[in-house]
Amino acid sequence: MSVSDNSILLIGESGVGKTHYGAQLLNRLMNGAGKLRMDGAATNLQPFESAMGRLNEGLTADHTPTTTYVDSLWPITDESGLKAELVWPDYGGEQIKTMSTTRQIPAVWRDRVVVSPAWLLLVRLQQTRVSDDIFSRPLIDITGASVDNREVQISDQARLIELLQMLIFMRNESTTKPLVNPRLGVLLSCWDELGSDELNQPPAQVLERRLPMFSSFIHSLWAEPLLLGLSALGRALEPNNGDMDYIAKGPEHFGYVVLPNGQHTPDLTQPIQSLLAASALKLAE
Ligand SMILES: Nc1nc2c(ncn2[C@@H]2O[C@H](COP(=O)(O)OP(=O)(O)OP(=O)(O)O)[C@@H](O)[C@H]2O)c(=O)[nH]1
Ligand SMILES: [Mg+2]
Repeated sequence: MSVSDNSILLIGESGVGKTHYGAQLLNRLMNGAGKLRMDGAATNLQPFESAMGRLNEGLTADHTPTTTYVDSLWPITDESGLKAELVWPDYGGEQIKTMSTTRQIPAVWRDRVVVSPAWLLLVRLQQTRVSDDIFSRPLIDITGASVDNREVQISDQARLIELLQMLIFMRNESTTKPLVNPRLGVLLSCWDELGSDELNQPPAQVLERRLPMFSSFIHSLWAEPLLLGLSALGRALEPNNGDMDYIAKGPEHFGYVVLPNGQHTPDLTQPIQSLLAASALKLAE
């Protein structure tokens, strides 16, 4: 089995939590308490090791430079002893936003899009807004606003839809039937930032309320999109003021995934395990 068979294309704009999730995931894989664990020597760990160092001090890690792209190779094994090599990237999220605004996909990204059997899209709801329309503001406010010299920007959910459409187009996938390949996982990141009424709700329900157009888009295209919540850190950290709990207990005791039924699990490897299993990737010996 080639390495690319087990690669997960991690897609996320800047600031959605890719690097912090990578660091926490790596920590969990090394600890071996979850469904997946590390099985051998991982390579290219540098971006995640420096983030893990910061988390050990209870601090946030830095923003990844825009032009960075590093593929880390993680040999993993699951509870039943089957093995796989996971390709986990870290990159500056502006690369994703540039693709959707310029409608151009660099050749290297095209290759990644075409070979990956599973896409994992990170969406941070606190970073997305739904534009006003007649359902959220009185019509008079909207029609009365001057349209002269107004810069028109597409909404965040429209941009996410455009991005997925561009990626599907790259792969030449037919959308007349529900998509099975590539498998899509959507992780609603920084889940701890949601309001207390939403914290224990099923992620699909929260997505439908917060980004209704995006939610119906993915449900209409994919046969079975995987929708989970993620709080890689469990709470907000600061860049300069170390969190005492983190220092005392260690970052491996923080962070959780929100399952489709709204339950929380500390196993941060769960989304990867579900995606790999559902992609029908038989983990090679
Ligand atoms: N509250 C909370 N904040 C988080 C969580 N995960 C990440 N963050 C914060 O979100 C910010 C962005 O996280 P990063 O992991 O750097 O995001 P990124 O996607 O790698 O961003 P780029 O490197 O710019 O592409 C940081 O300030 C983190 O502290 C989380 O689970 N909860
Ligand atoms: Mg980053």
